[in-house]
Amino acid sequence: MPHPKPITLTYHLLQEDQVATRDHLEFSLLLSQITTAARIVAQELRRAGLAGMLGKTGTTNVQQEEVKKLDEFANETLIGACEESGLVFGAASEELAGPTHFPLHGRAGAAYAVLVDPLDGSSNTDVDGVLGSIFSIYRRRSLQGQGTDADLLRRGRELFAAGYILYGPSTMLVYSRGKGVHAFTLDPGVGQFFQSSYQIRMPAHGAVYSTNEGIRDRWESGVTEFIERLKSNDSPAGKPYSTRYTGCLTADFHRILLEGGVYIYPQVRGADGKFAGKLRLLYEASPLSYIAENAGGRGSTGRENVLDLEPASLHQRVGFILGSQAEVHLAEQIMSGVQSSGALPTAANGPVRPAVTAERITTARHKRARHQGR
Ligand code: AHM
Ligand code: MG
Repeated sequence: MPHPKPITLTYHLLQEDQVATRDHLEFSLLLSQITTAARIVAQELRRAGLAGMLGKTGTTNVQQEEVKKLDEFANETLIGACEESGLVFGAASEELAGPTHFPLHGRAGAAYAVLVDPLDGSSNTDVDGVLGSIFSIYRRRSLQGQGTDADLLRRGRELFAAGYILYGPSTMLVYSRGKGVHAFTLDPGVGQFFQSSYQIRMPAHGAVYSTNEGIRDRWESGVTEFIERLKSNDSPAGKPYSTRYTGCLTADFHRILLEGGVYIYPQVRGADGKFAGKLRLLYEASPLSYIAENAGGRGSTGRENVLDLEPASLHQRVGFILGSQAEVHLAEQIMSGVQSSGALPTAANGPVRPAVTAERITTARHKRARHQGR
């Protein structure tokens, strides 16, 4: 059988919009800049141990986290690529205290804001673990001048596009521009991304959960009950879930995007007794919720859809649940007290989405049939 012709990212983008609108051409150029940066970061990660690029810089970032040399490198590379495009008027990053405006390089009509988590999972840098870069692209609201900070503080619903690069055994790009989610794999020999999945659909439920269970004593209310439910036969999969946790949200989400399941980093009680999330709304929660929703999944705080949250500040953190419809819905029900960990969903203890119940029943039936040899 003849080998199917490999589809490059460039060819994919050319095919996506039959009519070359300005939006489309600008997006293609910007994505090309981001993927060039990603190739440079991937290359640096591969040789970091040899090039003295492991370890910390000795400084802390705005979140009071120690900055790794690779955090700094990835940040400068990604932000630099956005600036060079001439299409971006301003950027914000998990690694930078405030917004960056590009008054000299951005053209008068530079229409986009880019927000990045340049190196997600950076505790993995020194142990040769998996890492990611997450990006969000917004069209500016202000029509005149250099663009304002308000152009960066945006709800996920307003996203123009979002994506991530996963630096694993292979380097992958996953993006959405609101018309499905597509994945590409870097061929390091050729230096090009080739399409590996088109229009990814996240399964309605999965069989894994990703969470840092070591801190469960400090979780906000309802989360322990939710996880216990996933470990029981009364889970959405009809059997106990397995744990998969890499310390890199991008990697855990990638598994869930392809195979279903749920990632949860809830609000955690701090030393002052107050509850706060760890993950950043603008750099992590919003873009990944956007990708999840475009693939049929969802992101939630346990109370609200993440994409509807109005950000109050650039580095705002949120409790975060991300994944398949069935698990996110169940988490919301348990966390809001509609369901307890022991109770089955019934009309009496709250509304049940048919999809969730149907999934559970179907799985249970299949299991029984398998047992009975049918
Ligand atoms: P980072 O962007 O500074 O690396 O922080 C985000 C990361 C997520 O990728 C990961 O899921 C989580 O923080 C791990 O946190 P913990 O070590 O508390 O489990
Ligand atoms: Mg991160």
